Amino acid sequence: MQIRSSLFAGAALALFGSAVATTINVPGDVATIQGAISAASAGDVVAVHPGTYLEHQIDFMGKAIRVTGTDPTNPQVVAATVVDGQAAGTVFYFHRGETRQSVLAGLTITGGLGEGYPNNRAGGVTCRDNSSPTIEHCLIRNNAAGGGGGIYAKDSAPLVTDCKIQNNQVEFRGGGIYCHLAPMEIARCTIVDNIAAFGGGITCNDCMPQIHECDIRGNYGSTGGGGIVCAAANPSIVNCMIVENDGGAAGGGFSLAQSNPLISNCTIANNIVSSSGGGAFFSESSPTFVNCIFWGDAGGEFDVYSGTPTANYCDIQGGFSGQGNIQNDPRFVAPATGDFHIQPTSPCVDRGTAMTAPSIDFDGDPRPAGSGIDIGADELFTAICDLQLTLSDYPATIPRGDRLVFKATVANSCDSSLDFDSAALSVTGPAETQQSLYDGAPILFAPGAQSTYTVGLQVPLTVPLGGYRVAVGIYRSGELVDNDDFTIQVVE
Ligand SMILES: [Ca+2]
Ligand SMILES: [Ca+2]
Repeated sequence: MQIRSSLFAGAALALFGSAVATTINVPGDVATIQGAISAASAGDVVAVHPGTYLEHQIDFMGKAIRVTGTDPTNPQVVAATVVDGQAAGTVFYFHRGETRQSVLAGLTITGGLGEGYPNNRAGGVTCRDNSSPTIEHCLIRNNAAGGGGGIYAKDSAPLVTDCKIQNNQVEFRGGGIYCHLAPMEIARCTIVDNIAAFGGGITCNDCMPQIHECDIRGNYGSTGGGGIVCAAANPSIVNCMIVENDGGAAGGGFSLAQSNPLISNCTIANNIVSSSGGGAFFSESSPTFVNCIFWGDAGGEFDVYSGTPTANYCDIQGGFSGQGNIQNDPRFVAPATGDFHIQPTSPCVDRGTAMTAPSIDFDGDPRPAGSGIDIGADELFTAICDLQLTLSDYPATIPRGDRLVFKATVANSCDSSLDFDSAALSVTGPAETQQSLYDGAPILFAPGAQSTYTVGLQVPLTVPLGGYRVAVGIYRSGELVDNDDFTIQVVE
């Protein structure tokens, strides 16, 4: 089947508006990140190219700008784009009332050294005085401070998403993150191998942060709280894996003092302590656990010094009274090698309550899957098998007026016959267009079958130059089955 299309026809009529933010390249346009921020205006982008930048106390100056590596979702590029504080101070310092419109993305932040009490700066990123930026896709590692090795937030509500916070060390609280009077949000972060006296992973002090879909693992709190410490704090903690932390004297997973948080759909497993409460230690605390697994923690799961913890629909080793609780081996996939997802035979499958359950799980899978909510951070989810579309053999650049040709392969790697009945192409970039490639009788693929189609497109001489994304989707009764895309530069 040869599919032809007059791509880009009418594209000149579909031009985007012309309000374009300025991009300031570091070091191409300005040598330093701070220099580029000083030159930027609201809406601008400071694009930090791979390299090592020896800077500290970098100040956004209250600007709603984006300071970003060149490819934040590519871990290799993030690891190669390094801002090193060289132990001269905190690396990024937000203190001028920044909002979530001030974005720090895709950088490695390392070598910071924060001041201790009373000035309190993080090693990596400090947010103080009502400064609440967005920090995303950053690798924050090998920083040190008095409290808050990776991030310290006080009187501020930053959003921290998709970051890895690793190997930071503090003398006192919050090896990875210390939030103090800070209603911050921490989502989809990996917080691993950080060290503190209290709260190896995270310390929450006097605040109600939201912590969800985080992997809190291998942290060490020498005098308590390997994973998370709450001190007069009631965070919402949902869909987190809190595993393999070392709580020193007490509280491998959690150590709670004067705190009554709601903790839902978390897996607390294989944490260790030298005395008791490998799962959690409670002092004047009455938290509520719902849909949580406490399993394999040293020294017993709960150590209740004072307070009345509640647990419902939980799987707790050794048992704990409460509605819907069980005490059966949760059948993790491979706990010895750190995989605390549940197997299909797990007794936790479909045994939770919908009452506090979120609509996704630790992995971002839909929750519930199957007939009910699963206990723990993981919802057992098997993706439905369907046809796969893959685009290939496309060039990186194409001159205007040339014909773009590429291949589209549809494959059935499932055990049943599957079909699609339409295919469509879209182009986005300086100009945009949509085009039907096929719309007709269902094309059937037996198990193991695949077909490769050639797609040919004429690029008009009048199309604007620049980077375009070309996407193809295949559909069944109007529902997307699969899609794929590539980027291409249109040149003279
Ligand atoms: Ca389920
Ligand atoms: Ca899952």
